[in-house]
Amino acid sequence: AATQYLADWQAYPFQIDQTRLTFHLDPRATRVLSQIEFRRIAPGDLVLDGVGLTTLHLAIDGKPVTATPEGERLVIRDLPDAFTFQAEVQIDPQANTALEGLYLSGGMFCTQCEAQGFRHITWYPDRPDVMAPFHVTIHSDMPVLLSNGNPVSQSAGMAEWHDPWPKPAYLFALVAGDLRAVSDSFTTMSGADVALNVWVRPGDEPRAGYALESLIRSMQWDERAYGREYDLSVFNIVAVDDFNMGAMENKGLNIFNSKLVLATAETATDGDYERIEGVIGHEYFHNWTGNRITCRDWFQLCLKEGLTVFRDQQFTSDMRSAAVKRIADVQTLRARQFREDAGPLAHPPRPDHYQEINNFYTATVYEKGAEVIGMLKRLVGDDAYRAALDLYFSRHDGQACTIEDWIAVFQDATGRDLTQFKLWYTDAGTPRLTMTETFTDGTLVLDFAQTTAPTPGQPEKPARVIPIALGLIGPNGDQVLDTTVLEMTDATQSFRFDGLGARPVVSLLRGFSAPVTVTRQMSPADQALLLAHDTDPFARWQAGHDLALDGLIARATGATGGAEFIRALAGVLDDAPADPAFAALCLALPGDEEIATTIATRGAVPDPDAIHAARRAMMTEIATAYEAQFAGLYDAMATETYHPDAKGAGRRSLRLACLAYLSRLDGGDRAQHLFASADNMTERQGALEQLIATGRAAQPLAEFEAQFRDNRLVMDKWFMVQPLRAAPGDAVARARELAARPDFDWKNPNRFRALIAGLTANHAAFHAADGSGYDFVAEWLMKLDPVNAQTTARMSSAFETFARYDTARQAKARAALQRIADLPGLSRNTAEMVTRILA
Ligand code: BAL
Ligand code: ZN
Repeated sequence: AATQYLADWQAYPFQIDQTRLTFHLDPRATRVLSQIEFRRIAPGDLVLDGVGLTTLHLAIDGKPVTATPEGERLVIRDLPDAFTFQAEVQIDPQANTALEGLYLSGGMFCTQCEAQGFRHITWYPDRPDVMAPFHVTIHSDMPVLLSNGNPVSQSAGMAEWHDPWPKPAYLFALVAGDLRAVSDSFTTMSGADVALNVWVRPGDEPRAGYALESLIRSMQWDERAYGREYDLSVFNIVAVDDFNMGAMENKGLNIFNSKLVLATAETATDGDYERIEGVIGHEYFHNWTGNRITCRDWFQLCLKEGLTVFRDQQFTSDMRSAAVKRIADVQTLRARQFREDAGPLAHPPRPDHYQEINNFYTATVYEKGAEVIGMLKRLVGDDAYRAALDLYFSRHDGQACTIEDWIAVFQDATGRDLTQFKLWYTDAGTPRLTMTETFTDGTLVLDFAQTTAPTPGQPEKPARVIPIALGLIGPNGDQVLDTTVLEMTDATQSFRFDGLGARPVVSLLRGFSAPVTVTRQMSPADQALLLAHDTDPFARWQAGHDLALDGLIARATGATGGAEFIRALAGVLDDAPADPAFAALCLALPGDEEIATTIATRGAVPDPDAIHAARRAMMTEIATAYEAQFAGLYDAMATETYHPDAKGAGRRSLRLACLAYLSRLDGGDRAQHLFASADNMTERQGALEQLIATGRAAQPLAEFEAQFRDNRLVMDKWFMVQPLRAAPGDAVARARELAARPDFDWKNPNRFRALIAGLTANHAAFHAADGSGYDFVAEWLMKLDPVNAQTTARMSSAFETFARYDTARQAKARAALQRIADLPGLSRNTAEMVTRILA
């Protein structure tokens, strides 16, 4: 397949003054009429994109034209400087299982156009730098007909919408279905009234309230934190069951995967509620960072995604606990992005080439993109950050921009030269920061070195700017130096601190001030001191986490370890009632995958079975050492009435952390009782997971199924927890049984992901020595590829770490990948991924 290069980008020679679309909806034969007013701004032909269209008619200024599509492009030459292009095409939404363009989900019409879905709807310059106001007319007998912008007119069988804000085609949306709205209104800071609707299927109304409340909180927050106001008279959100992503920020008409809208205490977990709030915020914040200011081309995807993730992280921190949010975000970053950066799929936040853009909606573009903005903010300070954002909004409103534009705004607002900083956008790989310390006569010298391993296509890695936030803790636990940010710019650099009484312990990389890995020699006693006394909650958690990780790695590689961590937990348990959510994070041992990653990073070959056994043995030891404390906390953390707020969620997370330990000793008795008595899904699912792990789940699983058989989202959980929590030796067989069930509706991305990603997240099962995990997953990816290439390709990244395991496992994974690669008619999406993974 042809590779696209950033260096080849060329401006489009036409501007669009108005795009008019008329839809005659029909499940098998939808007709789309378009009238696009083009105006020339540079020499060149008219190039339009289209895929899978039956073209019925084409005209320029009313005169029919005959133009033959060249593959997925239509080129029309010898045009005047201003003209109207007209097309009539026919499409088949019911046959659209790829869920890209216009498709049917549970009988309703809906769209997904990012990144290149609009070309499946009609001929158009389907590129983000071509922006236009849209006027849309929908003819259909569906009761609710929605598109972007403001409503113009509604009558039986017809609706007209007008979006005055110029937008690229990827932000277009249309929905038609039998829907009900849960509604409210919002008055913006300048006094404009906005109607708010969350549209769901009849009967789902009682489950949409939290999404609506989250939307209002998001609108208030963006006014307060960024001075950003909403700009249409209506904001619509629609929940759909079949969706490749989480949600989509179409202008004025956000479309959401229903799992990120629908929630009640009985059906959604605390984690689901937090995600709903975060993603509602994320899509809403895109209205300014993505829609009003969009991307010039898809290489710049992190311009909108990194910034919008950063903004949704700030929002959640403000709504909940900033410390807990930071730790959770770093855990996600390490689990997904560091893993990506260390393997064959590594790419910079701003890639400079791709074959299939849908393969670049990655942790690197999103989460590392957000980290880079966090570093910028830390380097320039909060006030300068706000000034730079104000400048960004005023300078670039209505434009399609690049990372260069973004950097220029910060340079102009602060006077800083950010040339070196820009490497964070253009270079792949996670820098390794090594620190060595010497203490003599009251002076501490810290020597830092940074190195970044080569990544595909990037052998050389110049030094980057690394903001290193640190503090110093004295031997008695007092802080002797408050948080200071060192700016490292060279490959090696030293910093000194004078006038110290005794050798302090360095609290390094506070708040995770840069997305790097750290190497330093540290005694378990110093780690325990930080865990007990650090004033920075992230560094405090990190100290305990490192202590646990070192112990687990020692055990998984045939040595002894972990005693210091187990001793240090006494303090964590004493402090737990004061901040239950934080304590729950400190009590959670690093997962099998993280242990494997760390072993590989240290140059050894991880053994999935030994890791799994070591982790379980350490949990039993910890449970035995603190049984009374866990039992006391488990009882104390019971919540009376369920509220999905941070406080209640924190108590439940600590309760479930205690349950995980106690279940190692009581054989699942408490879990069984909790499963039977809990009034909320958080505790019921938590209990069920423990019961699966202890082998006592047959009856509870049957009860759960009987209760929720008709609730797709809850049944997704049922499909997910079984392969995830089953003993590694049983998980693949269990997954096979589940996959054979008639309700394994595998064409639904949520259901497919529940089962397949449930298994790939069970580290020792997916990496089973006999290759059965690899075979099962490859089999299903091959089955899904012809139906939904986007989801197949994204999920193939489960294999990205295969080269770090032993040669026998590598051979089995390679064979499974090769079978995928050899599949006749394999999609461009999956072919690109598998080729990169095998390279
Ligand atoms: N733009 C794709 C979905 C999201 O990131 O919001
Ligand atoms: Zn986004």
